[in-house]
Amino acid sequence: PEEDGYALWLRYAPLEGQAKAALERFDPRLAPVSAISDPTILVAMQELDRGLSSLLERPLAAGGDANVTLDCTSDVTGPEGSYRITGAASGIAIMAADPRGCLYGSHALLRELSLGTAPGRISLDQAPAMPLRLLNHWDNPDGSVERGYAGRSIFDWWHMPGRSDPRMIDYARANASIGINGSVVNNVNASPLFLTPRYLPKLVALADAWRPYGIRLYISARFSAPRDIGGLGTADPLDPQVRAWWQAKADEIYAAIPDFGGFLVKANSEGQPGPQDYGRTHADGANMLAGAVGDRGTIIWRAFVYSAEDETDRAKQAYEEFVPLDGEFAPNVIVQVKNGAIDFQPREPFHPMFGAMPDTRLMLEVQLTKEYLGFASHLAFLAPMWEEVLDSDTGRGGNVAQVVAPAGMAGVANTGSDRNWTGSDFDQANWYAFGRLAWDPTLSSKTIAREWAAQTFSRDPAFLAASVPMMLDSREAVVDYMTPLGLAHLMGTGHHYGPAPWVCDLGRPDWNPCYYHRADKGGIGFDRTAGGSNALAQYAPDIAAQWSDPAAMNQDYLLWFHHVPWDFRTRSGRGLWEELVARYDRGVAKVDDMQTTWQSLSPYVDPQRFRAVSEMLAIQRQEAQWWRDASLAYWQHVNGLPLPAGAAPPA
Ligand code: GCW
Repeated sequence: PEEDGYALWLRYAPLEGQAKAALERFDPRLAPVSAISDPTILVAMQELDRGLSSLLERPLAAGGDANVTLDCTSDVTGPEGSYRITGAASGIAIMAADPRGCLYGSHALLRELSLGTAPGRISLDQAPAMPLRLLNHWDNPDGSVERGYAGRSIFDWWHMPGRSDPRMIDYARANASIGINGSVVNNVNASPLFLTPRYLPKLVALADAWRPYGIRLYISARFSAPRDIGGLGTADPLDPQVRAWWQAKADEIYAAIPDFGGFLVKANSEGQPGPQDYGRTHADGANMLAGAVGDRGTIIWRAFVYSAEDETDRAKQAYEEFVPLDGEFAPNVIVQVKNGAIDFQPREPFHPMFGAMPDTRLMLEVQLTKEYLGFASHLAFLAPMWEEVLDSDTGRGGNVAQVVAPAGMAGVANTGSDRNWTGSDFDQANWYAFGRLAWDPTLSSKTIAREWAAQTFSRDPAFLAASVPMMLDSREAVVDYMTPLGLAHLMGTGHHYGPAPWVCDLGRPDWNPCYYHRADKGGIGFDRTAGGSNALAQYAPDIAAQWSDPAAMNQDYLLWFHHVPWDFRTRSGRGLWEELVARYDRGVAKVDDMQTTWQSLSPYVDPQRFRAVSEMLAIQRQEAQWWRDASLAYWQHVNGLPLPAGAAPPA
């Protein structure tokens, strides 16, 4: 059948062969839902009914004893949402200590069955690794989405609360299925509208719709709201009237939404208002809001700060501003840190703040929407990137996953009004991967890709054997053809699409690609050693040592940390110029391979999605070559070197 992607990974495509026979033999039966009063248990049962009957292509048998049972007041230990599933030929029991665990367990059961596991063999014991697993929407009240490539916003503020959009329920189901438990519904470049009484009933409607699915609602708060909409002359966090205004605002929200999650704040970053406007610190600002929400919620304060005034190295600023404040934040404040110190590049070393603030809860922010990775047009599966960050040893007592475990992960959402939610079919995988990794950061990218591809397209082993490696390699392809060897931020200014390494003359230095690559006749790369910006010293000594010697280090970060001559001998034995060219070529070749692989998969994919992916890959192939050829032409203009023998000629 034709498919439009709306069902995401929750297609529950009919089982075949042995898997179908095994589930038929088991003959799943559910207890009647009439007796269920808890809304979360009710939606769990409804999802089981929907999924099981779809897998079997028939309604479940009514009457008789249930053999798929939920016990949501069991003695399963662990944080909220933990569950245990024991499957036997005689019955499958989903056990949890709270309804949310039953919901997650129900989804996990359906996932296992969708993958073809026999009912009697399912045995899971799961607990979420971190408490907050949140999507951050950069959606504006006018329906536009900052860095959104999938249409307009999914949130229909105009018609809320009168209209309840069924899409909001499918959104909640999708999130619940992967353990996402909160959503920040508006852009961090926040409109104060969301704090007005007019918007409160709209927020209430969403919170009510999502509550059964375990999704808590959060909003981004504009720090200047007391001035913008409160009639005050200041937003100084130490001003008693300002404090009283936020206290009253929080009370008003909590009266309407008792489980409101809290506020996300972008302050003193890219022109946004903040406490520094009044000579106060990030901690002063965050703690004032923390006092207003009290133990009812959380203040998530973003560490993404940089300014034109600090021209030495943008990568250093967040650490410099925040690390001295360690220990000063209130207990219900979390500082949210992007995966790298610049900005969601195809590859960055992990942010040096991770591990450097032992007395502050830090949350990891990653970007699902691919602002710097070819938007929704380029296929890039991001689990390998996030895995790389989560697994990075901070050198300060744990890897990044361990550092953020007491707080959580935030993913900048890639959803939009497009029928397939994310603009391209494969971008759904990044939403899926985010949830799965926030639940369990030790899951491998391969496992996640497999789960997703099987549920989304086909569980045929031949399909998976080809599509999973294609996904796993896809992000590295983007790194190779856009920003190989540790280069970064060479995209067109403003929109961030396509190559522009030649741009050097914009008013603000740190908006110029030239600022990042520093290429000249003598060499290329950003010197972040002691001889340069010394950003390297923000890392723990053991980690800095790994990156201090350009000849010995992992070359993937070479030009991030070092400025080296064009004939520098890289670890491959090739000179830097030859290595650079080889990596661009490799990136383009990988997209060729992706196209070839996809073409071979038409027997397994419905025609509509097959064609949609094919078309995107053709665009990607063309643009990979554009990236390579334009970048190389510019580097040649700088270094005057010919293309090495054997390099693929420009088109
Ligand atoms: O990645 C950059 C984007 C901005 C964004 C900012 C941020 C929401 O280019 O569009 O603003 O980061 O994370 O605050």
